Amino acid sequence: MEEQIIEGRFDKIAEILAGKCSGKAVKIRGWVYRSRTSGGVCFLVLRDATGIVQCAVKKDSVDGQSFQDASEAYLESSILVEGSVRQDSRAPGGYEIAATKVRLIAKGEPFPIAKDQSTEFLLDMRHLWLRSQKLTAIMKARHKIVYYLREFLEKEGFWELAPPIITGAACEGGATLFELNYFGQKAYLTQSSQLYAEVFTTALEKVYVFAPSFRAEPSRTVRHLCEYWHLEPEMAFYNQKMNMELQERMIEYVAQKMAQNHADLLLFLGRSPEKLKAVRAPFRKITYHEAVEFAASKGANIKVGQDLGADEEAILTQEDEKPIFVTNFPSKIKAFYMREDPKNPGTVLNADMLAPEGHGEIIGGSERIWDYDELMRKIKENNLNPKDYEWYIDLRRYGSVPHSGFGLGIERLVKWMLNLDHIRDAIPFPRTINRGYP
Ligand code: NSS
Repeated sequence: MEEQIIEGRFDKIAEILAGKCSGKAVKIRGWVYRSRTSGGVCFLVLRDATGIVQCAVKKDSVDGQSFQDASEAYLESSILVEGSVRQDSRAPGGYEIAATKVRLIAKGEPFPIAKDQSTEFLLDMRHLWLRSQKLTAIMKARHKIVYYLREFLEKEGFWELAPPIITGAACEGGATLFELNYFGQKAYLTQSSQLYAEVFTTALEKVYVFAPSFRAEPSRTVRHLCEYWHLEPEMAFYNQKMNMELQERMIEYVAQKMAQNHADLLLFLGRSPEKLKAVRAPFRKITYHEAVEFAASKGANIKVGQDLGADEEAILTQEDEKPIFVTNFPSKIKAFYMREDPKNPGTVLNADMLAPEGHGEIIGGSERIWDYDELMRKIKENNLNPKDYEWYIDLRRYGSVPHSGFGLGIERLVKWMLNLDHIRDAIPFPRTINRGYP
């Protein structure tokens, strides 16, 4: 059996659905997606990585073993089917395979997931639920989104580099650090690879890191994970204006590629490609002060000096069909490494990019402090221990240059681009305050 299912030529369901196999003999390996038997015919709907197709297994057209295997198969049993393809408007996708041979690869046990199951149950069964058509489509779209991000950065001359995941100090404040015991010393799972990305700018100038970031987020929201994938470009000789222009072009690039090349995936997920076609640079820019004033005028409960929350972000983008930037946050509520805006003291040269349709922040970025004295001052003001940042401070001692960068949360981007209700569906195995299994 093993040889039969590994060696030789096999067909992919997508090719059948594309009409490339009409009238021909095919050989498919896959899993049972649906099945029903009536009047000596067993109808199997088969699934592989590329799609689903119906097979009709007629008792009198196949050997005894074939009909038995077809009728005994469970949902999700793995199976080999040979047959000939014919057009049939009643079959899903418009084609049907008239089976000539069927062999169970592994019958297994009855599949535990049936219709109408609770969200919690499906999360417990995530390792099996990831086979569902919806999650398969999301994971394909996620792959493409990441692919186009990398493609964009490649064309722009960026180098991808590998940061450490185990680190000695906070990047984004102590509150959300996961601590671990590193041979008797305190260490942390990285909250952001930015500080290491800054190191690489002094060698390769335009770099990015694509790695998981960890946040011990106590909040249960539709947009927070404890482990998420973080794309962090960092550029030498870039100011904040150039930084924002790069972000706009990058998001536009991915949105256009998805709309042009993957309308099928988008439509399957109920997302109109037109929404992504509308994403063209430049994006609207407002300052933090304007944003707070506007949100308050619309009834949001926010005052200057507080960070924007999901409600405010939704209000700010309610008239927009593409993302916007909110710039110049008060330096007091932002991270220690952000450079103060010489033209607007008390605020920093930063921007959050907010996605429309209530999805909210997808990017946080800024120009970095490159002056030694300014950095030391900010480290002290933030009550951080300079010893923990010795190597980072060194970058300002030896050949420092102006530089900027940003961090994009991949699952936040996927959630917006596919218009998902919850961030957990944008990642295969979501890690949240109440879930670390499976
Ligand atoms: O905290 S950030 O706003 N900024 C940083 O970590 C910078 N050090 C990035 C940089 O400049 N290199 O996070 C950046 C993005 C944010 O806009 C979200 O899209 C995402 O990271 N993010 C998250 N996604 C999912 N879950 C959680 N908890 C989360 N926190 C941030």
